[in-house]
Amino acid sequence: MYDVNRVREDFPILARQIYGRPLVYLDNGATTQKPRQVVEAMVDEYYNVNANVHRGVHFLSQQATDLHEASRETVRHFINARSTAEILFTRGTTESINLLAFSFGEAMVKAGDEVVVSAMEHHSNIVPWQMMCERKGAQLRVIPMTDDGELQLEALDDLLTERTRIVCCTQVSNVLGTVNLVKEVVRIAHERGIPVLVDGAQSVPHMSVDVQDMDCDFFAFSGHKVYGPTGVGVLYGKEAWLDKLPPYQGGGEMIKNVSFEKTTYNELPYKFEAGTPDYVATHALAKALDYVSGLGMQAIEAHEQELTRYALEKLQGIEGMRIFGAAKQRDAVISFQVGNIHHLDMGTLLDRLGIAVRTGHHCAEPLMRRLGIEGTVRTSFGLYNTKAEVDALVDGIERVRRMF
Ligand code: 7TS
Repeated sequence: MYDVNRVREDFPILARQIYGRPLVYLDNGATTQKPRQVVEAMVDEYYNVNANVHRGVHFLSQQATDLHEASRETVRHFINARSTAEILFTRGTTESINLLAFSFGEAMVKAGDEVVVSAMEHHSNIVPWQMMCERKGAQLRVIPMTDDGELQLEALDDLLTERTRIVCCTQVSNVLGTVNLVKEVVRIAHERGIPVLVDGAQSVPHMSVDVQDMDCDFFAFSGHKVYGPTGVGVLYGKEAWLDKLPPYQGGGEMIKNVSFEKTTYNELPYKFEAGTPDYVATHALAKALDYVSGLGMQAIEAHEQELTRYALEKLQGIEGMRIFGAAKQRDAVISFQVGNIHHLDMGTLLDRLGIAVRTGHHCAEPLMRRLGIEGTVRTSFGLYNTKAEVDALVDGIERVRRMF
């Protein structure tokens, strides 16, 4: 049985008081809290192992390198990639997508070409593609969405042309919680030989991910959203694709030989990893993945699904409640507005009760425009949240509503 109270003991921050009240942390979509196992691994590495990786013959450097490369294997196993050559360490989802947009754009995109994104992307899966399109004279096209917040995949086939170079789609919406049928997106795109990037920032913390089963060509996620440290993330790419793409940044580590006349590049994955990596963070990310694997992704998913069902039911009972998104498959994210209470007022007043939620456009302005709103209040659950915390949220909203 999943013992949430036992799990909470691993997260010291959850014992904090905010304005004299117990912290109710419901902003996991933005970032998750860290278990002792992750923080202690970082402290231990800095205290006892620290040395730059890949370059040293000395003991500590080799030990740090071993930890760093073992972490790559942990990530490979976690998302079921074929090979560690396909696992690139980055600073996070945003850098992963910028890397891909730049390299892919350089190698594959010409004037008049098209890039397809969905209507519910985070800015980090829009803007890098837009920047690349501007550089290359290409066009951005958009997969439309129903009022319930589901992608209209029947429109995708018509959207794809012989000029389409790549399709970019989030697996889970950070605003609506919609779980997109990314396998279907991949199937439709592959029928025309078009590769697909899946943004896994909001899926990896909540469900088991298998990139081979999904058959996506690229997959990006952030460490800090899956109970790991900030400043580290992953770009997965099929080896056949990564082999075809040029490096993103130049510097140490990514080269084979350098002369002033010509530089040759290192093999995968190092070709895409210029400079000293955050090897302490990669090791700690592996500890975070071990941590969630230890609890079991299916157990986490079941716990969070139960919590989401409970919260949806409770929230719907509040007068004036408007919940955005009603997808058949949804994840542990709920965006809402109550009457005409501004989302910022709601967020600020909930904060005074110790309840941390996010407010605003959630870095998805085109989606806000599609919904005809400026922003929402958003609660997003993690593996340590409880029904009592949902009750505290509902009570808090009721108090704010009565004040207005
Ligand atoms: N993609 C999605 C779907 C996201 O939700 C986010 C961050 C990112 C990409 C970017 O991740 P980063 O780690 O590189 O910043 N989403 C949020 C959020 O919903 N609230 O704060 C950050």
